[in-house]
Amino acid sequence: MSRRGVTSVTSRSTKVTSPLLTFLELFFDRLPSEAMSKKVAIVMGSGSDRPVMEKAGRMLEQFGIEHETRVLSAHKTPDQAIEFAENAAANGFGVIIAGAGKAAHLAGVMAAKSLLPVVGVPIAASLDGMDSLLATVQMPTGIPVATVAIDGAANAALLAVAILAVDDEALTAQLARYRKDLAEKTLAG
Ligand code: AIR
Repeated sequence: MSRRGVTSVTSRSTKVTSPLLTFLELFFDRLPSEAMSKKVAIVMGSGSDRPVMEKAGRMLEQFGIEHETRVLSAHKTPDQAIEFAENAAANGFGVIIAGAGKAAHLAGVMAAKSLLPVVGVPIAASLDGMDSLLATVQMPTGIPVATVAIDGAANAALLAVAILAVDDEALTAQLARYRKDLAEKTLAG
């Protein structure tokens, strides 16, 4: 049985009580939670964004988090971008990281078409990235994008880790270790 299936058993068991469901609930609650089984989507507006966005993939790999990368442009391939966002949750993603430069609307489109948390990475493709920073961060009330620094793809991944860790003790412990190592490296100068 997949962990996704187990989770639905767990939530159903709050309504329907039976010895079998209670057993399954107790047994599977000792396994890592569903959050860890969720993938992270890394989308970017152009292949030219890859050198920056690859930093997100590398960071997620440090935490053993599965991720998939797609090039999708809010302007050049709007239909495919929308289709991706609409199906992201059903396709097993827990967070979408979206990077784009210039008139960077990709993260906003992802947020408009998905209920998943969206982390936006403004890419410095022109104007030192100030254009994409403002396009990504200045979302209208109601449709938020959690925006990281210009070219901050590694931090986008760490935010995705923190989101998935909310419901996952093992991942929380990994994140705590990462922070501890970071502090030690910083103090070591
Ligand atoms: N972009 C692509 N479609 C919409 C936008 N805003 C962005 C890409 C890239 C920049 O435009 O994310 O950062 C330049 O793209 P290209 O393909 O000309 O290199």
